[in-house]
Amino acid sequence: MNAPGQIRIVKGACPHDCPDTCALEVEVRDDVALRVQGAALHAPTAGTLCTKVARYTERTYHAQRLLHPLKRVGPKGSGKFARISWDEALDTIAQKLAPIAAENPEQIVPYSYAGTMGLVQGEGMAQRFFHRLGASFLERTICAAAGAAGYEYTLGKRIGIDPQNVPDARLIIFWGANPITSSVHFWAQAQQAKRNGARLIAIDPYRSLTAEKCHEHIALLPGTDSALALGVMHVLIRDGLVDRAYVDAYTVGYEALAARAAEFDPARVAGMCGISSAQIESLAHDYGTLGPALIRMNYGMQRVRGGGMAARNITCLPALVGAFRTPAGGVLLSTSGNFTMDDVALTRPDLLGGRTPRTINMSTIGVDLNAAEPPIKALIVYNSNPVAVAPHSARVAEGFAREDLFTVVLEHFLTDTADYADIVLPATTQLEHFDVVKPYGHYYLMANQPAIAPLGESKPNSEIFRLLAARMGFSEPCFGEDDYALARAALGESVDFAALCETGWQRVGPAAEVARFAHGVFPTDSGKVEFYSARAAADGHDPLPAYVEPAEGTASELASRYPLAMISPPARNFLNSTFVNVESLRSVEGEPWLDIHPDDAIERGVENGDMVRVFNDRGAMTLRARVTQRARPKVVVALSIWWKKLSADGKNANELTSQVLTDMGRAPTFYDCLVEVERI
Ligand SMILES: Nc1nc2c(c(=O)[nH]1)N[C@H]1C(S)=C(S)[C@@H](COP(=O)(O)OP(=O)(O)OC[C@H]3O[C@@H](n4cnc5c(=O)[nH]c(N)nc54)[C@H](O)[C@@H]3O)O[C@H]1N2
Ligand SMILES: Nc1nc2c(c(=O)[nH]1)N[C@H]1C(S)=C(S)[C@@H](COP(=O)(O)OP(=O)(O)OC[C@H]3O[C@@H](n4cnc5c(=O)[nH]c(N)nc54)[C@H](O)[C@@H]3O)O[C@H]1N2
Ligand SMILES: [Mo]
Repeated sequence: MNAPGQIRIVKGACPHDCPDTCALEVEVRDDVALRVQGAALHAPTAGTLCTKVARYTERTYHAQRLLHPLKRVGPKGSGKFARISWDEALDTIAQKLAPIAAENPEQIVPYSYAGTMGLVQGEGMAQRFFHRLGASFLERTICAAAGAAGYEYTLGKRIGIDPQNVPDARLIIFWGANPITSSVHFWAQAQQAKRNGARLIAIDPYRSLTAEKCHEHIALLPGTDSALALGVMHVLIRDGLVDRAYVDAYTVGYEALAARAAEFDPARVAGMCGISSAQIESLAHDYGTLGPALIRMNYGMQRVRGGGMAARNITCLPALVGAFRTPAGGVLLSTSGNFTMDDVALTRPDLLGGRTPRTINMSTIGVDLNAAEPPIKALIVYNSNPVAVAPHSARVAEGFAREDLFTVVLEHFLTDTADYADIVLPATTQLEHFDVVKPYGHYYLMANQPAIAPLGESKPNSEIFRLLAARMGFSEPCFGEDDYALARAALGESVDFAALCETGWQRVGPAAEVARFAHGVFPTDSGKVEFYSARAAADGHDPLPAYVEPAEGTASELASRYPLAMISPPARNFLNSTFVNVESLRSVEGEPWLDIHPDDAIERGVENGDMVRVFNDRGAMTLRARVTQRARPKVVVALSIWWKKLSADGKNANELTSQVLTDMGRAPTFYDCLVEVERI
């Protein structure tokens, strides 16, 4: 602490689920955080922040911030609570959990995701607690599991190129990626490449903020990317644009791949994707002739039934043209494969004592809360807002409303989910606790120092689980470890912890100038790029790239009743459902919109600004139509993820999305969703 009135700068790290993981500088005076800025010396951050995190203090000091434990005093979902003490809250939870655990601890389920990406406030102490309890495992599939699975069959661990090399690329393909919204620091690098003469192409059903800034936009139908990638392979092979030397040395299965790709001529693929053959030909020619060629794929293309295969097929492309030969060429989905953490030391699975609890998939919580056997009797939610973000929301809410379910929610705010809690526990924000963050969009491990004392009676997640462990009578020494010990356990010996804390970041992996896979050595079973994947075959998939149709495609039978494909990608000023309650950001987004193409609007008598009802067999929601060419014909777009209670009818896009899972990774299919639209 400094002398009164003096300003000091505390080094932080952005905790949010975003590839950029910025280094923060928090200006603090008299234990008040005045503002948060991006660190100039951290290469990926380069002194700037996104619009959201630049308002981090507004969120932290928000008038509705949860500052005390609460117990429910109204019906579930009503959001009526009374203040209680920490002692009462912890005693109540322990008294409720103990008999359920005695009967069968699998009836207790944790529900968490990446509200914070921090290793300490994420799964450290929490999982120790659930392991000791013997609670059900949670399969954390809601975001990236399909794309990860498909990518890993082809290339092994996700070791995407270092974004610092992007300015040297001559072609950048944004494939299901919208970095102006979801990774603005990557976009800054791409802008530099553009100034250096690079060609930019977006593959996206929607003319996103990014797509409109590219030289070319290929607006395919959602869920058809696996076919498009095969079409590109077809043309590359047909026209002799393949780097045979690279393929021969560093890949397996080329002949089989070529035979498969031969089936996907541009005319056929054009029909599947709802685009023209000429677009496929020119995409393939650009890709085969402009180098270094970088595919910046993101998770937008894998939230459909064939999402795993889409990622698998796209990741076959760089090897075909030898793009891995240069540091700026290749592919970036995630850089997470660079970081090896000691999960065992952090989460202590030994506390299970030999038990192997069942696994609940977070993406089907709407089914499981209503139908799992043995039933889910207690749910402990942290770092997530499932009532807003999980698919088929009516089923999720129905599950959360069960009178015989005991729900605890650790939160900053009374979210749609917290409204259903029996007990709400106030958690600290990144300004108020210590953490280390493992990024997935660059090569620097990050550390976050607490800048201010916890507001009100809020406590870090780690401390809450420590207290719960003590109340449950768990006496193992690991429940006494502090946050620094948790971080050290996760990082192991690989990192100079003191230096990391001092600087705020520490680079991992080779120097940026190195072309990682110029000479193969891929982290796959064969050490090569696996066009043919024995592992995929063993898991029951086609061993070769294939086309997996969407579950709800515009050519399916269901389309006769619900002819429009709805996608609901992130709005720029929200971070999933986080920040939706920050007024200055919500006011930029305005209200929940449905973007609809003029042809589809005219067919339905919908005019710009009309209120419309969007519906399918799962539900309905009301929003305001924006008639715009940003949406391609047959696709409507509802930028997300709104808080249900901050929208006109208390619903959001997940009222319509389904719990069908992807082909690989058991992930959700948010962008595989047929609807109809009518004017109100
Ligand atoms: N501002 C902001 N930034 C975020 C987030 C946020 O909510 N707001 N969320 C964060 C998180 S958790 C994630 S996972 C990432 C998500 O960010 P991205 O991985 O970039 O994914 P999305 O924004 O879901 O989708 C990117 C683009 O894919 C398009 N798309 C939808 N369906 C398809 C399809 O079938 N094929 C193709 N080719 N494109 C399709 C969408 O229209 C969208 O423009 O962003 C992170 N960053
Ligand atoms: N329709 C549709 N649905 C989607 C998506 C989509 O594009 N369209 N995207 C999907 C994707 S990619 C993702 S990743 C998921 C995201 O889903 P979630 O991981 O649930 O993300 P958020 O909605 O941001 O909710 C995170 C919550 O954690 C809380 N939180 C943050 N930090 C802390 C902390 O330190 N302690 C505690 N206790 N709480 C904290 C925040 O206040 C916030 O309410 O949503 C998915 N749902
Ligand atoms: Mo995500």
